[in-house]
Amino acid sequence: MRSAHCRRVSSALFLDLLGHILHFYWNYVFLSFQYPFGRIYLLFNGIKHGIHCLALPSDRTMKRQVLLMSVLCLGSVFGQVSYSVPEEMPKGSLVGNIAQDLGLDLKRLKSGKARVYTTDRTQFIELSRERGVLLMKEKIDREALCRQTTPCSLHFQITLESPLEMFPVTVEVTDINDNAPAFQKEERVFEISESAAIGSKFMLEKAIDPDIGRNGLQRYTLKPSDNFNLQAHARSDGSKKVEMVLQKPLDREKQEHLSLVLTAEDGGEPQMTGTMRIRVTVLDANDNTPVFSKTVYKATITENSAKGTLVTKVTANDADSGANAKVTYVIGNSVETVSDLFYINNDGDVLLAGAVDYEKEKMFTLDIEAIDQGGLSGSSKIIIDVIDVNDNNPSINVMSASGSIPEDSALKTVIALISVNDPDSDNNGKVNCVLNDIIPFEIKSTSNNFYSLVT
Ligand SMILES: [Ca+2]
Ligand SMILES: [Ca+2]
Ligand SMILES: [Ca+2]
Ligand SMILES: [Ca+2]
Repeated sequence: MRSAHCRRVSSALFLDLLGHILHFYWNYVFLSFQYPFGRIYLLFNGIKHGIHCLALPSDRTMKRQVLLMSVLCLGSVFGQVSYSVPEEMPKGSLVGNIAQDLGLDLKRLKSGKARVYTTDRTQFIELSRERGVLLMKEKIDREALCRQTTPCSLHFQITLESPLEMFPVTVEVTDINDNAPAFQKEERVFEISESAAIGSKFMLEKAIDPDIGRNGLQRYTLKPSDNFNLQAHARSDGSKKVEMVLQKPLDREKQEHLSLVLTAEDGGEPQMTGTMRIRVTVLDANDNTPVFSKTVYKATITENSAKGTLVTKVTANDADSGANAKVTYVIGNSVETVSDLFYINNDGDVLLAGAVDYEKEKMFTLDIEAIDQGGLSGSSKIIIDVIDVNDNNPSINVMSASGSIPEDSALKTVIALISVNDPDSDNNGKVNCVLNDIIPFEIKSTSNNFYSLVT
């Protein structure tokens, strides 16, 4: 007798546990009861929070109630009523004409004290017994209720008393496009070298749109698309990884700052978008050589000028920035006489460093170079003409002369040949030879710088 009792308790516990499991995972309701002619099990789906705690009642009345309830519940499975309402419907909006859909008249609703039975913490739907309709009791935010779960449904029962009746009702809450895709930050700043390779990738932030389906995030765009395009990769969680890929080289010298707009779009009607600003600062690379303002500079220097005299000034520009554009100048001539005579400072001033003598050198050609801190160089040259100064006396050189001449010498007899020389140029080097008036001789120019003394 005792052992039989134990079996009965353990099977009851087992069934109760099974009922819980079925209900918890699959929303099934499992009913069983012991009747004099045997045990009856009832299992059906459709009631989220129905009767699932099973007991094996000893009381005869309760047994009957369970049987009745079970049969009714089973019966109502086939007449389950479903409604569909969009989220965010205002309080008091009509959900459905439940009396009509269940085939009940209003008197029955009143006499049976019809009510909505739910175990949910918030009751979103209420029953108007007077009108026989279901109404919105609270506004529903689908995103708060179900997040990404679909379909998003409310399950409850309409219960009536005397006799006891239960009707499962499902209300599916459909999504509306009430959320725009949003980025967490308004702006993202990148610093990218202008030497970055084509295909370099830069991870962007993803946007979030809590809506589902077409109302959720659909795609991204990036504008302008001159230098970058977008690549999206699906992630394991269903979201998309977004990357900005360099497709055309950056050039700091052309554009140092880029401003782009990343837009996330959903597919709702009307469409909603969210934007994020992408700022790119292009970092310099040393990709420009210094360039002189002229390919050839012309200058003059007066001979005998003091050391330190400014001969000319040159400039070379480098389109880069910072150290990549900082230029120093050098004289590149390997001939010492030139590199010793002139020097160039960091400002591009070419200064005299030694003595310039027109009579020795009338012109100099300087090869100059401008070098940036990255080692790139550009070149040019300076042609310096030396200006003469009258710093030489003419010199007289008697080439040949007769020591004496006969007194009756014929006219035009050459007595002496004289060469006259002045190393200066132009007028400074022009020599005019004259004799004292009182001598009976004449000086005649024979050819350039040569004179003859005649009777
Ligand atoms: Ca929504
Ligand atoms: Ca949306
Ligand atoms: Ca440079
Ligand atoms: Ca550069």
